Amino acid sequence: MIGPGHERLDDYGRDESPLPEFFPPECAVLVDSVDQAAAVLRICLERKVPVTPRGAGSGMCGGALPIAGGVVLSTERMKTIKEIDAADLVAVVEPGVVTGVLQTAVEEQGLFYPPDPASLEFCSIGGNAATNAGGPRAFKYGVTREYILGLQVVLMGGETLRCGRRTAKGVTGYDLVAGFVGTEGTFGVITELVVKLLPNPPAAATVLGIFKDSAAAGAAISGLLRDGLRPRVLEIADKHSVDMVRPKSRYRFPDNAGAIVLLEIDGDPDMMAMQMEKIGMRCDELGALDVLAATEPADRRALWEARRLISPSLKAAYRIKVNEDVCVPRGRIVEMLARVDRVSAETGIATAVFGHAGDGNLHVNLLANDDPADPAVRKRMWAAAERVFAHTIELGGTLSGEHGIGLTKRDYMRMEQSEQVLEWQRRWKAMWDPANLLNPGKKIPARTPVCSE
Ligand code: 2HG
Ligand code: ZN
Repeated sequence: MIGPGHERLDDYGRDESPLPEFFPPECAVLVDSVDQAAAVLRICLERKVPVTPRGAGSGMCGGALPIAGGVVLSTERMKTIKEIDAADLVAVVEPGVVTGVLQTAVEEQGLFYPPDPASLEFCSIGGNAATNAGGPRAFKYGVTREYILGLQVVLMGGETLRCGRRTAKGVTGYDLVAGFVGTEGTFGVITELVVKLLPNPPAAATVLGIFKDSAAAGAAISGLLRDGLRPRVLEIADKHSVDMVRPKSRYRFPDNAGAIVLLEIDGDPDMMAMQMEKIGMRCDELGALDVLAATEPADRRALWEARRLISPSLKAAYRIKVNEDVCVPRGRIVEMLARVDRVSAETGIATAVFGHAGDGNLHVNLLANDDPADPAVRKRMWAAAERVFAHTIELGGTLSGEHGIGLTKRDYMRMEQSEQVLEWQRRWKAMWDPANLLNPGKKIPARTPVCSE
């Protein structure tokens, strides 16, 4: 346990969200087992102490911040890969297993765990399930929810529940597993996961299209989608994003890169050359200034390293990085990119846009080097974010494609969802946690108080 006065306690009051303040808990309990997690949740219910579950702390929306004080229950020590079963195509893991570690372990056995959040080298599988994390490969393979077959969850009060299955299919009863995934630690604490695996694709190749600007890159993405091409990854990065990684990246981006489209294909090695040629030709027709292909693992790794460096590089360069991960219908990507430019021009706030454009999931980053604690600056930044949300919703999109709602987006939920929909979610939460002690104040806004005359 990390208690009051401990030098590490403050670490549990922060995550990767763009909030200047931190929320130190009264203590952090780093559990080693389901029994310990159950004991914490039992004692906390008895004493009416709020509990905030936490994985690796890599969340970007404040979902793991203990805003009500109390106890942080961290699963970071539960790091065991209990089983990798190549016949059943499943792995059984504890929640603290780092996602990249799981990927490497299954790949060593010729298997594949597709979800690949950009933070895969430090985020953990429990947090991925809690937020229903995505990543570039979600374009072909889907998000975390599609890979969680079974869960062990501890509820507030200490009751332990096993739900789900380890079979490929199953429709027995209501789908509690799908219900728990994405609830950002507000329903229960995940203590074990049964994850679905696939056979590892025999080959993969990466293609980089250089475009004059993000409008051209966005139009190319729409064109590729209309053609019915299904690469496993279809990413965009605008000029600002590319310029940020240029100096650090092993990959040397061409000077004329005003925006890039990054594609990856996988499958049969014999088909690879043909598919790459087809994609290259289409990129040319769709206005690419240049198309480069990387087939050697080292070159592909360098490209990926550059892509994964975008978010940390922006964070290092700007004191304020309000990063949204709005998602628009695929047909509206070009329009959304234009609207983000408009928000930047109207507010004078610099933006960088990159991310999983094939899914319509754009990481719109609002950037500034002002004092993050200045209330006026904060107001200005979040007013710009609100404009981005308004455009997203107008285009039929949603506030968050993969990062979650947590704390930072909670109060914007009403822009997208009706009071009726919010109320059903509150009832659902109350069923699992009637005392409202588990990660209180996250995910859904509180009821609007009714004014009395
Ligand atoms: C990514 O795809 C992450 O790199 C981070 O989801 C996004 O910093 C961001 O905006
Ligand atoms: Zn992302």
